[in-house]
Amino acid sequence: MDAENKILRLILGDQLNINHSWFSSVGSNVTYVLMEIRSETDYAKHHIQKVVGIFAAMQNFAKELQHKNHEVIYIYLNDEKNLHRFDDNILALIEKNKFTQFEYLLPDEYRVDEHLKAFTQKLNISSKVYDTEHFYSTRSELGDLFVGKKTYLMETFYRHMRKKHKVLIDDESKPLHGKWNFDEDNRQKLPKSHKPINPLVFSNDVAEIENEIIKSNVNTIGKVNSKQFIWPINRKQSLELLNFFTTNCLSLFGTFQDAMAPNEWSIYHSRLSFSMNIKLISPKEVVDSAIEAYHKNPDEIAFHQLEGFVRQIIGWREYMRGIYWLKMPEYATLNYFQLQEKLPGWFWTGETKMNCLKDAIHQSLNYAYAHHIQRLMVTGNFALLAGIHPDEVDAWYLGIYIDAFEWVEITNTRGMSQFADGGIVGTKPYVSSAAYINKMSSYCSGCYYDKNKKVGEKACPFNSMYWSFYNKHEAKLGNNPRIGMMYNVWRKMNVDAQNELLEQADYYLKHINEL
Ligand code: FAD
Ligand code: DLZ
Ligand code: SF4
Repeated sequence: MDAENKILRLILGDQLNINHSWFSSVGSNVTYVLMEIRSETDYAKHHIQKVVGIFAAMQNFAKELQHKNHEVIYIYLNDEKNLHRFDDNILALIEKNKFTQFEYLLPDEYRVDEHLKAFTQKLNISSKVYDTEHFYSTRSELGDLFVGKKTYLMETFYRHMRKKHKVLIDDESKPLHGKWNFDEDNRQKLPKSHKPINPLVFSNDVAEIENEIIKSNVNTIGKVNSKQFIWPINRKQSLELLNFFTTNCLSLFGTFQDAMAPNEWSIYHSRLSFSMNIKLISPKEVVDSAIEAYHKNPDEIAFHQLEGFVRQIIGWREYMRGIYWLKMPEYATLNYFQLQEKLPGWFWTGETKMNCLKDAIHQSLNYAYAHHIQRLMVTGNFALLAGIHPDEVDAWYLGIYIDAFEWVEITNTRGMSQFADGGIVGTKPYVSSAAYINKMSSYCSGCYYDKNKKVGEKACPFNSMYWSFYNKHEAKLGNNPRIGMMYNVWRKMNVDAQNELLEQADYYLKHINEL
């Protein structure tokens, strides 16, 4: 490399991949920069645990790089010279240190991608962008696979990924055990005899970071125990959590992946999304570890548990990213049902009489985490039935979860959960009455509302709102073959019963803040 060349390399808060080829050798002319900035703390109202967790992981990552003799500049939130934007801080560093080249890694978020593209176009020194070396697929791979197609089936993409990366397939590219998808063996409710497992949590002291965030008046939601911060904030802890999952949870992951239980916040889920999304560990490491655990212990870990888990990572996670890069920025404006309502205030406090929502929201405020089926079939289900504007729903999900980054949040929220994309991600809206929530949890038995009542005092709001939703959107959904059966039931109902349901739903929607 040219001795005169002085390179500045930017590392974003979700790009903490120590195995990246950037770090395989120490360049005397290379300086890395990480920055805690207001453009990132303020583009959403984040959970305090998310901001604390990202800053703690960034600080640890900077120390690790320094320990490996890399040159690092770390800009803290309250540094006097912090200009709180990527471009302004970089320009100031270039000016001060006379860098001759600027380099960065492909951002995962469209907003930051556009920002850095525009910035480097105007920059009067050369610049270069590198892959993050994290994902299995490239940004455009899904788009290329489905070119000319009208639909983007996850299952098609998943099979492509299995074959391409030789995951759980035989020498002839056929799926092991004869099938691609073993979902029918999964999705059971927890039995009465179920004994909750104690999830592995960490005890990180992040009080100083919390103080700095408070000092600078960053507006956050939720709570944190900053003397005992539970989330992994470095690679070592992330690997420990992975090991905990493969040892204690994988053997029942698939079976209970859709189960919900009051006071049990993660059941057999891995809680690895935060570590993966900020790239402390890679999806390949996670998938390989799960496969290794299965091979070591085939008597305990059945194949369908493993396949169910692998599908979430090389299927859903990569698929969502592919959809994001194919459809942004238009995706963020989609509102298929033209919904306009606001989220009720209790989404921010958990103070509702609906037990399922109370539990899912309290848990989200306490842990910055809810597992998939709580996000989809409790909070997401309610928001769609209540006709909430997808912008409102997105803002809530982007803020509240520690793993929330737009590429995976918006495709799940606006797409899978709210059907605001009109069916790009999902083939039908995920809505349900109390029957589904009761089938997958024990929430209903402790609820103020009656799961069996559709109308009248204490009738579960999900029941009437469910039918009202289908009625309202019949023009858009009536011909969908996947929900034809529900419309048959609705159309066969007598008019008085239909009207009672619609009136009940109307009443609840008008009094949504009191539910
Ligand atoms: P596990 O159940 O242990 O699953 C293992 C891994 O599979 C996860 O860590 C995740 O990386 C991946 N995965 C599973 N389901 C999905 C999915 N639908 N899309 C993408 N990856 C998946 N996930 C995020 O990472 N960030 C988000 O902001 C996010 N927002 C969501 C919003 C809604 C409305 C819904 C319905 C889902 C959302 N998800 C999001 C997907 C999923 O709920 C989380 O990935 C999962 O709950 C994280 O917990 P876990 O690590 O214990 O997952
Ligand atoms: C989410 C987040 C927050 C809260 N703060 C920072 C920060 O101060 N500095 C930083 O580099 N990254 C932060 N992030 C993560 C970024 O928002 C993320 O890197 C972009 O959205 C790209 O995915
Ligand atoms: Fe939720 Fe209705 Fe069951 Fe109450 S009765 S827990 S509101 S589904």
